[in-house]
Amino acid sequence: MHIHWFPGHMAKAQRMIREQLSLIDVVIELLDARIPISSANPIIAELVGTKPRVVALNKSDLAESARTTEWIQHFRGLGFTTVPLDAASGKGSKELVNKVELEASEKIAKLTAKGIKGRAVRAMILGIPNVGKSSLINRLLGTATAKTGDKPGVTRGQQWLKVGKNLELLDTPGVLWPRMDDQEVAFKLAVTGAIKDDIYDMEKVILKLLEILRENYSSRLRERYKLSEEQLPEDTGELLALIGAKRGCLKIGGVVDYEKVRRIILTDFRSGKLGQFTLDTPAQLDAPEFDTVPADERHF
Ligand SMILES: Nc1nc2c(ncn2[C@@H]2O[C@H](COP(=O)(O)OP(=O)(O)O)[C@@H](O)[C@H]2O)c(=O)[nH]1
Ligand SMILES: [Mg+2]
Repeated sequence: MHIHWFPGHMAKAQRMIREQLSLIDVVIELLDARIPISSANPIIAELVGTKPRVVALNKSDLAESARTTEWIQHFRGLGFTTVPLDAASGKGSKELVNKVELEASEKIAKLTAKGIKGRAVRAMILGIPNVGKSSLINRLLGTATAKTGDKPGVTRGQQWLKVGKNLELLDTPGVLWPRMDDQEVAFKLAVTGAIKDDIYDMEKVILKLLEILRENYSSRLRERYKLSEEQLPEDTGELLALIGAKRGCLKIGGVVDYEKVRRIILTDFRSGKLGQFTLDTPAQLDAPEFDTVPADERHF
């Protein structure tokens, strides 16, 4: 599901999330492991406040594993419990549950000391569209013993899912809006599929992607599109045409079907057929452009 974010939507999402947060012990923040900066909500730190937060780097199967390790170290250095995750296959979800329970152990101990025994840890998932929130819930649901039924304070229609013995998860995730103020971020959101395909200029996105591929991943590009012999053209438009011709994406008269070849490249990129990619790196955070985010809105 994709949402066009208008100020009204953001205000409503924020209000709902704040309301739900009052019920929970631990936040599970889902980030896209390929773009941990660009997939972060700009006011997450303010929204979550002092509530314990576990960062899950999802789609780690599509990200460069060495980079994911770097990111995990980075977040851990900032004091966040951080785990790699592949919500589609479920890899890492057990560790995530363990970490969430651990994060709440202090609070549970306090409750126990007050005589409230056996209270489950309450958690909710937050993340931008398409980051894998529903996939994670479905994965955890596979191990859920039962829906725990309506409980006071939960928005109508919402339920707690009991995951294992000690965890209750809100069945509706908090949908956060992405950062939208930066062209570089917008490109990364578009190319990874976080923004709906019809609201950005696909032609520009593909040309930029081809530039990155040619500069930094030329052997993968050659291998995937059987370009071993050819010189890779400097001009990305020409490169696109070359791939189209190689792929046989031609219209009547032998003209390259650009629409089709763009779609192929985008699908290959998103599905991992061009290999694993991480487009955000911790080193980027030192770059001056990130000073445009006010310090109190940063969570890195
Ligand atoms: N490869 C891969 N795909 C994933 C992963 N998690 C989710 N997806 C895919 O990403 C897309 C969006 O996932 P979804 O759970 O609907 O995202 P939501 O909008 O945050 O609820 C779907 O096509 C999922 O199959 C993952 O860890 N790895
Ligand atoms: Mg969803």
